[in-house]
Formats: sequence, structure tokens, C-alpha cells
Amino acid sequence: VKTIAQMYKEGLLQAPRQARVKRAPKVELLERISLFQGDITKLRVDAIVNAANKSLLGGGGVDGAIHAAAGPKLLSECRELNGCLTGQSKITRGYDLPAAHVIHTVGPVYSFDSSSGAEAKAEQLASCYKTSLQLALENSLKSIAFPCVSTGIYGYPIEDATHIALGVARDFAESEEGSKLERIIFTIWTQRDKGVYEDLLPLYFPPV
Ligand code: AR6
Repeated sequence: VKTIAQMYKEGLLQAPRQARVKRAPKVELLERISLFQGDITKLRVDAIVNAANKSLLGGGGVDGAIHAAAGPKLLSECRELNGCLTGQSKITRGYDLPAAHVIHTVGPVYSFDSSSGAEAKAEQLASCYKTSLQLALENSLKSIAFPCVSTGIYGYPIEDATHIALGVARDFAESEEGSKLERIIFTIWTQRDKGVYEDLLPLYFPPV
């Protein structure tokens, strides 16, 4: 797991050339945001986020991996939650995971024929990140790791989704209450997604 500050130091991230760049953050902000390529179920953090569905009763993708690694007690606790609306999040314990908690968020299902609803879907995806971060704060958690919500089975284009994820994280991490969160980790699984994060991270977290 590398912080953005380290990635700049090691030349893994380049200063952005585009004009659409946010103003430079404080140094400490670059030390609180990290990128990790690998299996989110291996992370020892206060919470990992699950890209769940409305039933909260498990599924494929990262959801399947999290339930498999956490063991059956996670499903038992999820059964008590009565599902979750799209764009909302609910927290459980992590059971056999190294992570203490799982924050289950339900991303929007993206489809090409519903372009009129694109804005609503973008808001729902932003809400996944916001409500997850809010839950972390409410539970006094200090570290949280996100997968690329909605960009697998749910089909949300990775570039659009990454703009949303990074925009929400920047605003939140910089806010007064968000400063209590010591670590936000973006977990990527595929090489293609890694490239997208490396391209877009400097726009939202430019070097100081
Ligand atoms: N660690 C980190 N990231 C992973 C892992 C892993 N072990 N496995 C997959 N990914 P997806 P969605 C990445 O499809 O699009 C489930 O059935 C993957 O490469 O898991 O939100 C649920 O029950 C992608 O970048 O979630 C829902 O029905 C990201 O995780 C539906 O899928 C999310 O892909 C949710 O679809």
C-alpha cells in the first residue's frame, strides 16, 4: 500500500499537465490517501468497503470474495439488515477478515440505454463513497479501503467512476470532520484500472 506522497517521490505518479486540476492540497493530505493493487480482503484496516447489491446477501466479484474470506457469520449479520438502497451503505463486523468492519455499499447498475439517467447514477455512486466515509466517522474508524464500486459486474465506466471517487475523497478528506480519518485506500484489481487511477490521482491530489 503506497501513499500518494510516496508515489510522487518514487516517480510512480506524474504532476498533471491538464488544466482541470484542483488547487494543491496540504502535504498531509497526500499522506492520508493510498493506492493498493491487490485483494481487498487481505487488508488490515478498520473497514473495507464491499460493492454489494441491494439484498446484502452476497454475490460475485468483490462481494463474493469478502463473504468467502469473512466466513458465514458475516452473512448472518447481513440477514438482519433488511437490505440497503442504491447509493446507501450499512456497516457490519469483519469476522474472519483482517479488517475489523465491512461497510456494504450498493452502487448503481450502469447501462448504456439509460443515458438520461446518467446524472442520477453519478449521484448514486458519489453517495456510495460519501455514506461509506460518513459511516466510518460515525464509528470512529481511522482507516478505510474502497474497491472500484460499480465498475465490475455493474458496468460503470472506470474513468467516470474514478473521477467521482477521487472528487468525493478529496472534498471529504479536506473537510473539518473528514480530517479525523487518517487513511483512505483505493484498491484496484486490474492493470487497466491501475492506469486510470495513476492518470487521475494527480488531478485531484496534485503534488505540493
Ligand atoms: N479485491 C479488490 N477488488 C476486487 C476483488 C478483490 N478481491 N475482486 C474484484 N474486485 P464487482 P460491482 C474488483 O463486480 O460492479 C456482486 O455480485 C473488480 O475488478 O465486484 O459493484 C454484488 O453482489 C472491480 O474493479 O462489483 C453485486 O450484485 C470492483 O472490484 C454486483 O456484483 C467491483 O466489481 C456489484 O457489482
